[in-house]
Order: sequence, then C-alpha cells, then structure tokens
Amino acid sequence: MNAVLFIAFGLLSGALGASLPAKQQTQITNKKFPSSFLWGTATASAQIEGAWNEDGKGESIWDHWLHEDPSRSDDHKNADVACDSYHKWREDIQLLKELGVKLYRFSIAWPRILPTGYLDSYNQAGVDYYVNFVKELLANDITPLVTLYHWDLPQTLQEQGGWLNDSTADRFGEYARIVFQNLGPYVKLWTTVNEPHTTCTEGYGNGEMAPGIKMIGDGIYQCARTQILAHAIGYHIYHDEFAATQGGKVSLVLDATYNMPATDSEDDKTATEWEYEFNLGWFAHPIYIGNWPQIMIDRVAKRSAMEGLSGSRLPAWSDDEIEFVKGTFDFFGLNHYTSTIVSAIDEPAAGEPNFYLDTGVSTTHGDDWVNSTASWLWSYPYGMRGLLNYVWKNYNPGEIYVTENGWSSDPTLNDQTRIDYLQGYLSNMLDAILEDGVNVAGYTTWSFMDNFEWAKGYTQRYGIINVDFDSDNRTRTFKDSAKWYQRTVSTYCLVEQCEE
Ligand code: GBH
Repeated sequence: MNAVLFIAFGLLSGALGASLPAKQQTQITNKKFPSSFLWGTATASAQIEGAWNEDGKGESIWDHWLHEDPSRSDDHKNADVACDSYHKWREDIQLLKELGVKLYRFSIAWPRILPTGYLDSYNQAGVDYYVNFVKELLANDITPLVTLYHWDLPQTLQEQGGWLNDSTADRFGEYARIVFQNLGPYVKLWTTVNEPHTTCTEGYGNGEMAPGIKMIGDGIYQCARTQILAHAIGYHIYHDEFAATQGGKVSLVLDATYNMPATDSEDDKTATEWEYEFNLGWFAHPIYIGNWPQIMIDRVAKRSAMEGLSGSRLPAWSDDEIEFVKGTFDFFGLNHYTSTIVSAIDEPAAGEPNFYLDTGVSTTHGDDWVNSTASWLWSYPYGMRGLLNYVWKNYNPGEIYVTENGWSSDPTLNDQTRIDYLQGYLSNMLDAILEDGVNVAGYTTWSFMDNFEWAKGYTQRYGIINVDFDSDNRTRTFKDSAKWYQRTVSTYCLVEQCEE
C-alpha cells in the first residue's frame, strides 16, 4: 500500500469509527532526485562551536543559563567546548567534502559579532572567523546557507528583556546589517531566525530552554511578535541595502509537524486546523499571508475574556506593521521531524492563561510509530509529503528548502534506525517533488555531527557523524548513516539502483 492509499484508508477507517491505523508502510521510491537538487547538512553555532569566551565572544543566554545552574541540562553539561568546531573548522569542511554535500547550513553566533548586542561592542575577530569560514566553503564547492539567529542571544540583551522587548528587533537589524555587509559577497542564502515557535514556547513559555522564562499565557506571544519583527527588519535591510548588489535570498526557518485528524469528524478536522494555525500559522501567516491567523485572534480573545481580562493576551498588529511583515520571504525554510494525530476537546475551563489551552486541542502519535531516543520524535515518513503539500498550498512560497530533518539515537555507529528514518522521509519528499509538483530546492539533514542538544545536553545524538565528547580531540567518525548519505548524495537515488 502506498502512502496516499494509506492515508485514504486512515480517513475511511475514521469514518467507520475506528481510530487512525498507526501501521504505515513506505515504499521507497526508485526514482532519481533532480540533478539540480542541493544535498546538505545542518548545524548551529551554539551547538557545535564551543570556544564560548574566545577571541572576544560575549556570553550568550545559553552560556549564562547553564553556567548559572548546570542542572538545567539533563547531563549537567554545557556548550563551553561542544564539538570544538571553532577550532576544528577546516577539518569539518573536509568532512563535508568527503560526504559530498553541496550545501551547508550553519549559524552565526551573534555574541561573536556584537558581544553585548550593541554596535559599540563590534568584534572584528568574530567577523573574520566567519568570512574565512565561508571562503573556505566556497573553495570546496559548498554553498553556505546561513542562519543569523539560532538561539544564542547576547546575554546583555536578555538583561533588557530579550525577546520580550521590541527593541531587540532593532538590535537584530543592526547585527544583520553587519553580517550582510561582510559576508554578503559570499553568502546568497540567508535565514533570519530559526524556529521562533520553539524559542517562544520553551524559552518564554514553559521555561525549559534559555532564558528559562515561564510566561506561557502572554510573554510567549510577545516573544513571537518581536521575533517576527526582527525577521521582517532583517529582510527589509537586505532588500533595501544589499539585494541589488549581492543578489541573495532571505527567509526564516519555521518548524512544523504534519497534523492529521483522529477521525473524519468535522470537530477533529477543525481541531487539526487549529493545531496548524497555533504552531505553524502563528509565524507563517503574518509573513506569507498577513496578520495572525484569524482563529488565533478569535480564540485568544475569547479565552482572555473568559479569564476576565480587559483585552486579548495576543498583541495586535497595527495596519502598518501588517504591511511591513507581509511578504518578507524569498523562499520557505522548513524544519520537519514528526507528526501528530489531533482530536477536538471540550473548551477547557478558564484558569491560568496558557497557550495550550488557547490552542484547545489534544494531540497524540500513532500506536506503532517508531520512537527515537527523543520522547517527542516519532517516525511518520508520509508526514514529509503531507506537510510539504500543506505548506505549498497554504503559503505559496515559490520555493522550499527543508532546513532540518533528522533522528535522535544513542551514540552507536550502527544507526540503522536513522537510515530507515531518512530513507522514508526522503522518499516522501521526492514524491512531493515529482508527483505533487512541490518545488523543494534543497535539504540539509540535522545533523552533520552529534552536538550539544540544548537542555538535553549530550544525551541525544542527531549526527550522521559521531563525535567522541570524551576525547580532547572531539574525534569525528562516520556512522553507517553518513556512509548511506554519502552514497545517496552522489547517486541522487535512495535505493541500490534507480530507474534511469
Ligand atoms: C530543532 O528543533 C532545532 O532547530 C535544533 O537546534 C535541534 O538540535 C533539533 O531540532 C533537534 O531537537 O522535549 O517534548 O518538550 C526541533 C523542534 C521543538 C523539537 C521543541 C523538540 C521539545 C519537545 N523542537 N521540542 S519536548
């Protein structure tokens, strides 16, 4: 049974009152990827670089948060050294070359460029580091895809409120301008912020990530507003000042699950839309369509009223702001890992303001989806095809880059579960490209190598390359998945032999 039939069967059995069949079989396609397809891998500065205070780098919110209380990460470890990529960058580029990838997504540490976040702290050594890095990538025929903000905010800006303060969006613009000026001659693919959904829910909502703020009813929405403004400011600076001479593209990176209704009841279908709008639409709607999703405006207003508040906890955009934000994209940067099955619930009683009560649905995973070593990450390969189609139809982005997709395992080199995951997801990506006409230009798997997994420390490994965190050398070794990926990116084919 192919994936489409499986989904059709799922909906049908829903109609019959059964829950969605969890069993999924993915027939791996033997078609070839288009020769223009850009294969790559992804990392982020705070997760690989280490050298947290070298050559003038300022403290980031992640440095600060874990130095203050090491028990905030599962293994009580921090990112002071991580993969030591700050020193081992030439070796890393040779590994990328050995893998055969044409695209490398990485991020710039804001506190290396502006250690305090303010212009007067400008650090030439930080700029030089990244200029040398991108030149070396180009010399090895690897295209850089650069993220400006992958969660390492200068701590000094946090002390002014961080993403709860509108002025952080202006500070981001000043930082972005410096990076465009210096790296723009070499970099043509930019993303501003990575997964604002995650940093707002976890950094400012449940407080499980730096800066550890628990404002799940209101700060969470202010964080989103500020990051969207920061993105839009960065986009406009690029297009007003640099695009004509540099000719690059700018977007942002949004993370999303593929969501499906538990049954084909109207209520579950509506709940599925709510789940999309409160997670992906929250950010994609203002940028790709304009304003918050209507259901978000309505539901947060309704629940705020139930709570006896005089106005909505969701900050309203002015008409000028809506216009300023709308259309600030040149492609869609999509991170996709897992899927959900969504059910409607009764309206929760008014209580403490809470984003999840605002969303007002219940989500779960299929009974026999395979779980990774991360509790949230379940394999559902069709989700890649389903989500790419959802994004393509709803946001009309013109072009999509899948900027992250990957699997958490133990450190083993024999990581067949990762190969299974990647093969299934990539097969569905190719179906979306060839069968459904979705324009996916490139793919950067998460991750190039094992690295610092935020509040999970080093307990979860996403790399296709193993890093020995017990050795001073941080020795890198190809896992089976890296060898599999190496073959795939050279043959453009997911199986032993593709049809010619
Ligand atoms: C990405 O987030 C990040 O961009 C990347 O830095 C990270 O290393 C990678 O994924 C792997 O995690 O533990 O139940 O509270 C992916 C989206 C959102 C997934 C937050 C984990 C925590 C769920 N992430 N989520 S839970």
